[in-house]
Amino acid sequence: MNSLLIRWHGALAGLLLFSIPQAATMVRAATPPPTPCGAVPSVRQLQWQELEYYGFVHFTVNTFTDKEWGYGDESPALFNPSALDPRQWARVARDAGMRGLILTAKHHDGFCLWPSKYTEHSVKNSPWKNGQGDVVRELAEACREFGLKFGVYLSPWDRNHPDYARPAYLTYYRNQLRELMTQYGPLFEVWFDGANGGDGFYGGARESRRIDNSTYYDWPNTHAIVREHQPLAVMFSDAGPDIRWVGNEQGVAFETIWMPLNRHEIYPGFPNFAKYAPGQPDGSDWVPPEVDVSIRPGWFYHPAEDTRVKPVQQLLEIYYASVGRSANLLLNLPPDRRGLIHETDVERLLELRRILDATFKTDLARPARVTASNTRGNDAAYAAAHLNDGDLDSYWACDDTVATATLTVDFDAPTKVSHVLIREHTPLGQRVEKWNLEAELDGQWQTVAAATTIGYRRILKFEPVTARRLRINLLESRACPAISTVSLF
Ligand code: FUL
Repeated sequence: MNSLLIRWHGALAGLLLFSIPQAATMVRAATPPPTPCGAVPSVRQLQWQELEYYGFVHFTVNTFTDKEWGYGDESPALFNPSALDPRQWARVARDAGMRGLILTAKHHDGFCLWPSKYTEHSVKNSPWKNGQGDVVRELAEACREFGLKFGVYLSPWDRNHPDYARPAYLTYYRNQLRELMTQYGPLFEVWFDGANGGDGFYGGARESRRIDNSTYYDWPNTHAIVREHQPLAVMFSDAGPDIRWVGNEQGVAFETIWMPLNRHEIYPGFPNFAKYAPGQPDGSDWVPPEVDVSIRPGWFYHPAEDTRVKPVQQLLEIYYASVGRSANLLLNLPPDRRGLIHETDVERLLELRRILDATFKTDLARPARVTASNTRGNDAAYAAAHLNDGDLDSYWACDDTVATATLTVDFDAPTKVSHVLIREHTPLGQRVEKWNLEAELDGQWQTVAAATTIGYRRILKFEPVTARRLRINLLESRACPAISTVSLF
């Protein structure tokens, strides 16, 4: 923990460190905790994992030209929202239950939503607020006001800049990154896109320029800028370093998904990324997945898509296939030409929230009795009671020699259940490979749900059953299981 981190996030970082579960357990337990299995998360990743669901805001000249990728020759005069209100975006996100927003400060067309001192291609030459505006600042402030975290997307590919593909552009890119890292307060995430399409305006050259994705951006030294100024921000790209792309833009993570990844083997825009997207059980580093998907077909607003906003049922499926599979969900909400999130999108988001709240409001396992077939060293520090104590940092674990175990939930009366949520204690790595849930129905144990990996969080939805007892069977594990939560809804 360095002094910069303390300067930016002193109190929060202190709390996080204090709550690192391993450390706390080691003090109170006579039995040593299980040895971590493979790669384990950093403090910034542990903090990020808990966010679960946050929003993406794609907004730039494309909003006004009806394009998805601007060529880079768009006049800044095009950027002229009639009623831009980032407070509305933040209010909608908060009401939707999102924990933060990430803004395209610069997309591939190169237009900057903040008045960067390194280019004229920005809001400062637009009619919006007579060139005096700064969308990044307005959203950063709105996020603070509405209790949201804030993050930025800075496209590495820049189809406007004359030096793109030459060494000079890298200096420009890093100067811009420094502006964003130092002028807008604490950031929770920095998004590095992998797209590098070739042709563009490039200061009037109007040609195709190729770069070598593996070397051109010199990522380690670019990442160092983020680490220096925003030590608690996670960085996203295909290859991390902190969180990875899930490999599609449909909103679906994998049934079997591993948090670890051999990140040193790949880079943003890696051609054979599909092989890496599900993660690797023996991967060298903990690099959990983020699912990015838009509420509309496109990432930017297009009037023709007003009738194609995803129905709430589809959003719900996306939630189960992302948050329910140990990924975080980054759902895009593109502001329209007024500079507002469209009414239809708002309605869908709030409807989704209502359904999620109704489903997950009451954890039925909280008041129940939970017992385990084995408890590590018969030590209360690892008792099954930690599974339903509402504390994410405490956990149940079994002896090193045990790779299969049963966790039984006893209710006082028959209870109707249709969802299970289970979390591994990820500071000890990802361990479980196969498990199921059974309910005791008419005196017989019957399987109601089954899955492979768990990771940080796994949610399974099943046909409702009414039972007095349910049990989770941990069937295969890479090392003795260590589980922090069992919830039933
Ligand atoms: C992609 C970009 O090319 C899209 O325009 C969008 O920003 C999406 C989130 O990432 O790679």
